[in-house]
Amino acid sequence: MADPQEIVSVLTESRVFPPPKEFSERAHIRGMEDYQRLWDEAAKDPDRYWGDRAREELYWKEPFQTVLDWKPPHARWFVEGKTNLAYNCLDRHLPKLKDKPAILFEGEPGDRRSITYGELSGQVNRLANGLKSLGVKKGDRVGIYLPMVPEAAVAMLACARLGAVHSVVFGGFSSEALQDRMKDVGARVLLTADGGWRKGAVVPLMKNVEAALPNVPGLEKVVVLTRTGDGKLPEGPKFVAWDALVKGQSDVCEPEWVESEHPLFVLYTSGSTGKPKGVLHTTAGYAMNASLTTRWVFDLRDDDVYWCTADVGWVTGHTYVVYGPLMNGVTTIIYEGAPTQPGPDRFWDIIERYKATILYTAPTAIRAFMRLGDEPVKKHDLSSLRLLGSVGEPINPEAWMWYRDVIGGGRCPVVDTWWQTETGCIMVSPLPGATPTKPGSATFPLPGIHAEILDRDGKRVPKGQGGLLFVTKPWPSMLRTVYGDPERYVSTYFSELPGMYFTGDGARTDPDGYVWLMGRVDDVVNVAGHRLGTAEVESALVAHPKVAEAAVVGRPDDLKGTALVAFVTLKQGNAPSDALKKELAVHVGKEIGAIARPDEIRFAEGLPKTRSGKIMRRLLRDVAAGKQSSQDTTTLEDLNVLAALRQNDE
Ligand code: 6R9
Repeated sequence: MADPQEIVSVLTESRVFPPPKEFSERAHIRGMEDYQRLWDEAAKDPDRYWGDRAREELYWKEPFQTVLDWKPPHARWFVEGKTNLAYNCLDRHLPKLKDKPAILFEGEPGDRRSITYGELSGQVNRLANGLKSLGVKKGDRVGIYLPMVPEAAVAMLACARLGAVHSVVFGGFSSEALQDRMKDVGARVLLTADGGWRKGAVVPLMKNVEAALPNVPGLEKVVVLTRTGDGKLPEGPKFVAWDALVKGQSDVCEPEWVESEHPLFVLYTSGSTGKPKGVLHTTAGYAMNASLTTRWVFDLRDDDVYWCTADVGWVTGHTYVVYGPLMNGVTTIIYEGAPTQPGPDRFWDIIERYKATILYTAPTAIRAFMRLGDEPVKKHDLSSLRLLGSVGEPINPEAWMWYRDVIGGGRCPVVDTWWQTETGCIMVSPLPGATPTKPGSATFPLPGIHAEILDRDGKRVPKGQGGLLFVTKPWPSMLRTVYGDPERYVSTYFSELPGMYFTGDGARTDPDGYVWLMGRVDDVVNVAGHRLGTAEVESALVAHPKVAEAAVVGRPDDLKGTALVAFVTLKQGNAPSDALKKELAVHVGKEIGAIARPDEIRFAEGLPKTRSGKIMRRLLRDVAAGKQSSQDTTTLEDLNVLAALRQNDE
């Protein structure tokens, strides 16, 4: 554990770690002068900068003439071009990399597979041909609900090959969550598995699919991979075994050459209102930036063994498990299960055995490992590691230092990467051969990314002060719309300041201009690195027959970053009890998924509201955190409510 003396608040953090000389000398971007030059180039002539990058990163079947067509807030990038992302990840590498491992897979029970680029290409093409035989064609939506197995990547790439739009649903989401997403996206086919392994138990994916099916009439076929069971399919004409579908298919499948702006995927993410938003990304801009940021931020070399621990159900899994590394032709590790299964050193064991050179994970995981002490780490030789990355939430300086010293042996640069589902790719991050890092700061925007901290009037805040994080100019991997709800795209992201993308995050710069992320300013919370809308959890709670009203807020938590606290009022005739608390937690798990279960449920007589009837969330946040509220309570409808909530503090 960190020495308490070392626990330094981010506001006073003054340690600076310049990139190690040996690292810089071999890096793609070798110093702040290089960074500054690229930044200036991009700012001076963005069309030229992004146009050059797009020509370098992608194979183009047909070239583009227009780099950017920007009619705020709608962007079209590399307009006339045609390409195919699966071709870029596979075919173009084959002459050189056919026998190089693309994926090193390890299942939770310990089964292992190494899949070369050549083999991966064959698997993708056979599945693409199989999907074609089910009638899947360009523009159709295909759901993916799989454990972290290589077939998840195969499924995504097969869709990309056909120009079908994939929508991956995290395997930890419930049947209800799956159903809502499949309905919203209008999926024709769903690729799933009987189950997956997690913490020694089976995640019952197929059972969840069966429960969802009657409510998703548009879903014509369900393709089932055998992972945990005996390969028996549920009854009915909708079900097709994965093995049977790909058996006998040709391993040649002509890629569908799609326009740059052809939709690539829809990924649902939480927002500040109840329903998750389907974030739509298109092909070329996303692909170009996935390739570029993976190489620059992780300073990729041909012999890297790269491991991003994210699940493909999240955007990090899309960009930095599948597309970014494969576009760059490196070897990527996929691990199916829980970080501490069967023991506290599973991650370190994997790194030692595969000689991983790059590790990209979340602060929550780092903090959890920190709690387990240094012993499980010290049992393993982690000298293959040369770079560490962090993503998903702010990383506190203690965790950053532990990551650097204990995991990285003090020699690996740490890149704290800020970005979002909506941004598609990393936006603010150190470049490891260039940027002197400070523990807890994501440092500077990447070249071409105009991430700026502004006040509500759009004025830049002075250094050292806090404000809202905007991206003031379009970038190639930006989301294009909210699927099926174009108005929500404008109102959520472009109405705070017209024409400028609002991130929902607060941030400040320090006197050296470093960016420090301060967390969400809306009703989105980051629980253990998973993004949740408090409104989603509230609507799950009020869907329970005994609940009258619910308000959910985040409370700072040492391990998870933020913990969920739910204030609940009950319908007449129901009494608070521990059993009911449990019942409600299980209910939320069923409605959304285990990650959304409140850490604490507090029953209240009433919820504090303004005279206009709005729940006073800021006040509840203070109550949840055990703080005396500094907030003005003159608009409180009933001050007794607040007093009662405080008294309930156990
Ligand atoms: C990639 C991803 C996005 C939200 C984002 C912010 C938080 C992500 C961060 C970070 C501080 C970092 N976030 N990375 N906060 N430092 N390095 O996580 O996407 O699931 O959409 O979450 O996560 O609050 O707005 P997503």
